[in-house]
Amino acid sequence: MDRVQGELSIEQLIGWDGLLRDDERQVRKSVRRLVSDRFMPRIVADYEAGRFALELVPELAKIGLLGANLEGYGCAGMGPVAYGLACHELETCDSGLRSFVSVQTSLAMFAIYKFGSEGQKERWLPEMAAGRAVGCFGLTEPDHGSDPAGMETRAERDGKDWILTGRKLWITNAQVAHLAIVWARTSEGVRGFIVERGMAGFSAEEIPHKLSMRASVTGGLLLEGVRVPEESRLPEASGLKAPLACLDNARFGVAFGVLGAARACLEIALQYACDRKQFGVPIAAKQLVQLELADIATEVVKASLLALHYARLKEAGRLHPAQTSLLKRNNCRIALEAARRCRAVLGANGVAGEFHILRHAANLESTFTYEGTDQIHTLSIGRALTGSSAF
Ligand code: TGC
Ligand code: FAD
Repeated sequence: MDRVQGELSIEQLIGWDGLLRDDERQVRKSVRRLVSDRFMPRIVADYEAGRFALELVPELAKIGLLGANLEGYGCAGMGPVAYGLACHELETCDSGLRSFVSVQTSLAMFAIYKFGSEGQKERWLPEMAAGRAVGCFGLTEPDHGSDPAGMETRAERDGKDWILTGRKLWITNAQVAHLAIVWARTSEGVRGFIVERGMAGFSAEEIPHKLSMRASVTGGLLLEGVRVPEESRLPEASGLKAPLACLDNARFGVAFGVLGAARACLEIALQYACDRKQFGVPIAAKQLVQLELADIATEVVKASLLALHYARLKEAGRLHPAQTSLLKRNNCRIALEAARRCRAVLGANGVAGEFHILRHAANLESTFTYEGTDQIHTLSIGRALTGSSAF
């Protein structure tokens, strides 16, 4: 196979390298190695089988990816740039792999870290950082996705306990989680609970026939009068702003992650264009193919610079939630568009599993929707600009 002959790689075009600190480069290097050695060789088979590589979770833990951006309790304490780069590298393989880390780290562990008691943190965070306990985050319900304020799951006081009743749907890791962070309505407003696998009345259900994120576990949570002790309520979580703060954290990782998928698609399309000959020459020598590659690369570079810029703002504690909305919306759009256009560069091979691109595109459809849909983030930006809420 001919190798790409150009003078610049996609990574050089993005130009992150010269802007990173050594610790950030080191994280990128170790995640890249783990992904290429352990996850890439099996992803096509896992995706086809609808399976997540659960047995490799300890290896994610070993390089500090679970709870990566949290301090103490066995967590690695990475800064936002290093965490973003880790998400980016994971998603060069598959969005489902990054999703696993996002949900464990930015949703489940972050909820305990930010809103939990000291006892809850000591009980769960070291176990979750080591990959011995898997968490999930139950906010979405069958009838309440974009508008979680309408949630119907209820928690009612019964002596010192709470009784939880309701249903959550489209929950990443639901069927494999040891604990679920469940958001429920109480007479005093929304509260968060740590619900453990094995509690009577608590079960997980499969979502059949999923055509995106096939190498990620997604399911429902059924709460049929589950008795949860007061010690399992997150004491510092009061109102919807608690789960929304967790989402803010996770959306940032998604925005870096999806660019990893886009970069992978672009690298595959570029290599393919150099190898594939039609009309006697490589298709890479055709102006229309170069136009595609140049357009896609330009958008990916712009999105990458935005990600790094906002990550530095986050590091300084100055990233506004509307900026996170802008970043998530922009980068998910760019990545999905990049994957679709790269797919076409491969012609029929673009739909073949071994070329990966259609898998990325199918996954990126989910990223467009989850963690706040494209439209919801449009309205968040609109509200921040105008002061008018148009939800
Ligand atoms: P509102 O009721 O007005 O506000 C409630 C309180 O929350 C505060 N707030 C935020 N705080 C931190 N970060 C944010 N991003 C926040 N957004 C709002 C707000 O200031 C208010 O505080 P207070 O003190 O005044 O009470 O709600 P809102 O109008 O702000 O929000 C409406 C809307 C539509 C933006 C929100 O409901 C929303 O974001 N909806 C989308 C739901 C969503 O994103 N669900 C995601 C579920 S988890 C998931 O998808 C995981 S996929 C994971 C994977 O596999 O990677
Ligand atoms: P809806 O809210 O019903 O929206 C349907 C359409 O209407 C969308 O296009 C939306 O943008 C549009 N719309 C809604 N309101 C407005 C409005 N005001 N103005 C204009 N348009 C509007 N949730 C969790 O809690 N935890 C998880 O771990 C999790 N993992 C997920 C994993 C996957 C693979 C997927 C696909 C979803 C996951 N979700 C999770 C759920 C996800 O967050 C929701 O799907 C998302 O918030 C959208 O909700 P919905 O699907 O109910 O769509």
